[in-house]
Amino acid sequence: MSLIVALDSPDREFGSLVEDLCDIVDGFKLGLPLLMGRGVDYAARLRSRCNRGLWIADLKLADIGHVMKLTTSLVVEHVDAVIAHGFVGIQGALGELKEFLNSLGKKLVVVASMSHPGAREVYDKALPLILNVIGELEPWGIVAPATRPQVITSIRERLGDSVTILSPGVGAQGAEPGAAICAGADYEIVGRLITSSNDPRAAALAVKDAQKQRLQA
Ligand code: U5P
Repeated sequence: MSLIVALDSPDREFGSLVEDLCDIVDGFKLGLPLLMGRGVDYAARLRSRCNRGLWIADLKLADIGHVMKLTTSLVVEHVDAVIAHGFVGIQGALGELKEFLNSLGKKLVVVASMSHPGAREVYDKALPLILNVIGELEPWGIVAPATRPQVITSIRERLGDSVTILSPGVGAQGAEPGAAICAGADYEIVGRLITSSNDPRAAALAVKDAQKQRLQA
């Protein structure tokens, strides 16, 4: 099992989808459009429909530590992990956020690189510096792109097995299910391929099947 479903749409009722997928996925990632559009209480309501797996708030934080902690505190009781950008650095930023999350027993996930084409313009060039930050900070998890599996492999080689790698970009952004797992990721994050399907449960099962087949190939 290595599938996390991204819930992003602010104008969609996800309750029954969460319930339908609860026993076959590893968790849910709540995007900013959903959290801002529906309010953080909606995260609690969704979670009450599936109180298992990993629940992640994808806040993509990139600010001073003080403000990242304030933002995080608004939603953290409803989730297990929070995502922040890596380029803000440790001192006065990610170091403070990690300490805050640790004190609450929650996980920090840091973006190492992104899945869209423009990530080549800046993110890939900054990757060695961001990996220095991640290597020193030792967050629980990182985000790396399923759309560029070679980036995942090089990150895994550099950071070893202790970090959890979560990979978005499967389906709507072009990566095949299973490609990121084969490259070294622990979880694939899948949004529209599943949430826009007429039968989200069948779509999620198909992703899991494709992951398994690819790993066995
Ligand atoms: N996400 C990416 N790429 C990244 C980091 C995060 O797509 O580099 C997130 C998006 O914010 C979205 C999900 O929530 O992963 C991908 O959704 P989809 O393209 O599978 O619909």
